[in-house]
Amino acid sequence: MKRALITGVTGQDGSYLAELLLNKGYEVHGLMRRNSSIHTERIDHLENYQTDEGQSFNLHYGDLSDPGGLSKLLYKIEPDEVYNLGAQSHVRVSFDIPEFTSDVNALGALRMLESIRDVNPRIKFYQASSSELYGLVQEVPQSERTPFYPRSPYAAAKLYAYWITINYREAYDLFACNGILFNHESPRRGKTFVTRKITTGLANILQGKQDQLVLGNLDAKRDWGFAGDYVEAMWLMLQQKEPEDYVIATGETHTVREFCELAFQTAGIKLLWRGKGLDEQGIDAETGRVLISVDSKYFRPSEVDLLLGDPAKAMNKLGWKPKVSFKELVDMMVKSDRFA
Ligand code: NDP
Ligand code: GDR
Repeated sequence: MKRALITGVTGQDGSYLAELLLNKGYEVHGLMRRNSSIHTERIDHLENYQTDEGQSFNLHYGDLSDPGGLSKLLYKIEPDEVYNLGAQSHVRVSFDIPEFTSDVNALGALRMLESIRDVNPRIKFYQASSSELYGLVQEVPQSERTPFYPRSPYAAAKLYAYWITINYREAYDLFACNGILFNHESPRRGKTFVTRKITTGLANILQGKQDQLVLGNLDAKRDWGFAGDYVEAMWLMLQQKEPEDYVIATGETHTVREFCELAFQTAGIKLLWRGKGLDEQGIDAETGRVLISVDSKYFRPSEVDLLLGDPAKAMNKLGWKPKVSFKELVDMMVKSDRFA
């Protein structure tokens, strides 16, 4: 039986990956930060996971800022694979807490790699790299060969983690891979990321709990996929003969405005737009009611305007492809929030 350690197990991807690995017969261990309130809702359903073969789901307290703790965990668990998903993952917030973001997102990866080198260099390592690395558009679509130009403390920290992963692969022969994942969403997406903010906001508006949705840059374009599809690619990368880096994306891009239109349409509301920039509003075509407005506080000091990934390498080498379409994703998230 294989054993895996997942950092960031309480997050969106951690919860889907834990499920996937348990279904594949792994013994799964998750690293969880201590928190003053309970934040395990995404993995509570796995708590009592236990099979006759002794397979189980186990949680351990730890933090990517605590190197001693990481080494101790590796000694104790003896994992075959480590998936490093833990991060301060909010791009906008990284401008407010750049040093903390860098410590966790950049040095956290280094600490885990050093622990692997010390404890057992045969442990395979997955690093959650991001399409945010591309930042200021250099080329479209973006592939493994596209130059990086990070546009936030989050992305700059992830750039370090990307390169230190490659360096440990080359210097110490570790089986270490970067998954350069484009945005992926789900009903388990954090509520402050734009897709989930839209689908929870819509549900609240329909239930009379919120007047309108206040957003930032409606023109930003993202290549949005389904998180459940993307964790499969993480696993596939660690099952290959050679460690390599892969772009995981759908190959389609949409504006935030389009996401809003489709989400509201799913609930039977046709949106019309009026005004421009900070004065733009999304209006209910039937009633004239203002449902969406714009506030500068949700803009970033420097924005990533356009992300569109080319997943050809992952398709050819891993045999991976996205199963959930953009429309199905929006549908899934709207339904989940409306009927929660
Ligand atoms: P989430 O924000 O949902 O989850 C982040 C996880 O990291 C949480 O479990 C969080 O714990 C944990 N974490 C934060 N700080 C620390 C720390 N100091 N030590 C240990 N764990 C910590 O993110 P996602 O699941 O969406 O993303 C997973 C990873 O993939 C992240 O690294 C993200 O940057 C990256 N990524 C995500 C993409 C996406 O579109 N979702 C695309 C590309 C990359 P807690 O619950 O305590 O906050
Ligand atoms: P992103 O995701 O920054 O791409 O990072 P997010 O959903 O936060 O923003 C996407 C785009 O929407 C615009 N936007 C808003 N964003 C938020 N959060 N809130 C708003 O009100 C709003 N209005 C417009 C943003 O400006 C942006 O252009 C996500 C994270 O999961 C990262 O960890 C990951 O690395 C990347 O995706 C790939």
